[in-house]
Amino acid sequence: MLKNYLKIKPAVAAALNKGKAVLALESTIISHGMPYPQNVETALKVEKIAKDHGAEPATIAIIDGYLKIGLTEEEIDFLGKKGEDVAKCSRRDIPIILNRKIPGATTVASTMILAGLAGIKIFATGGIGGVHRGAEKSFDISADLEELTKTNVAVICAGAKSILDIGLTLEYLETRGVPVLGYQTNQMPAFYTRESGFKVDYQMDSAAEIAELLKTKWDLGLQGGAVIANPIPKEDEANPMLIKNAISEAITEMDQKGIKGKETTPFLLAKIAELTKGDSLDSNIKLVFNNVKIGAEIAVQLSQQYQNKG
Ligand code: PSU
Ligand code: MN
Repeated sequence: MLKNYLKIKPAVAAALNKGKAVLALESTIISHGMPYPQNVETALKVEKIAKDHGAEPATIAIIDGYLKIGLTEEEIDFLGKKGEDVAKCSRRDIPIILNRKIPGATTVASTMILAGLAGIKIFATGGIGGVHRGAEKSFDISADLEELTKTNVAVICAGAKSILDIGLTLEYLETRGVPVLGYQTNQMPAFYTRESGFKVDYQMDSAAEIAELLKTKWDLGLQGGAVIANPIPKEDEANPMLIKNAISEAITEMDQKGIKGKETTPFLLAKIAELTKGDSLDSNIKLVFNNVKIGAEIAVQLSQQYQNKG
C-alpha cells in the first residue's frame, strides 16, 4: 500500500490536511547540483523563503527505504555532505533505491512523482532537464520532460540551461502538450541569463493567473504538469560570454571523457561552476531563491482557489 512507503513530515501533513499551500523542492540539486556547503545553506534558506511567502516547504528525497516528503535539517545536511555518493534518482530508479534502502536524491522527474503521490501540486527548483545538444545521435533527453507530460505537478524554474538544446526542448514540450509559461516575460529564459532567443507559449504576469490556469487544466482532466519559466533577476545574471565559453569547454571535455547517461548533467554543472570560478554558482543560488518565492506565491493562490471554488 502506498502509505507504507510514504513518510510525510508532520508540518507538511498538517498543511496538506488543511488544504494549505505546500511547495515541493528537489534534492538532486542538493547532492549533485551544487558543492558543499553552499548546497546545504541554499536548501535551508530556500525552505525559509517558502515559509516567509506562506507555503510549507517539502524537500523530497528517498531515505532509509521511505519516500520522504519534507526533510529534517539533519537529512538535508546529510544529502549535501554525501554529495555524489547519494544516488541520483529519476523515475526508473525509485523502486530500486527504495528497496535497497540507500539514500536517493530526487530529480525533477522523481520529485514530481513523489510530490504528486503526497498531493502536492507546485514544485520550485533551479533548472529542468531537457533535450541535450546532439540528442539526434545520443538520444539524451531528460526523463523530466516525459514526466511533465503525465504527472500533475507544475514546475517553476529559470528555464533550461544552454548545456541543453533549448529550441528542441521547447519542441518536445509542445509535441507532448506541456504548457510553457513565461512569468512576466515572453521569452524562454536560459537559466543564467534572462533571454534565450526563444519565445514561450504564453506570458503570465501574476501568480493568481498561473494558479487559475493550472486549476482549469486539472479540472478538465488534462494530464501533466506545466513549466513556469521565471527569469533570473537582472542584477544576478551571469556574464553570457563567460557562461557560453564554459559550456562549450565543458561539453568538449565531456565528449573526450566519454561521459554518458545520468552522469552528463552533474558533470556539466560541476565543470561550469569550476570554469567560471563560482560566478555561475552564485547566479544559480540567486535564481533558485527567486523561483521559490514565486513558487510559494503560486501555491498560496492555488490553495485559495481550491478552497473558494472547490
Ligand atoms: N539542471 C540544473 N541543476 C540541476 C539539475 C538540472 O541546473 O541540479 C538536475 C535536476 O535534478 C534535473 C536533473 O531533474 O539534473 C536532470 O538530469 P538528467 O538530465 O540526467 O535528466
Ligand atoms: Mn540524460
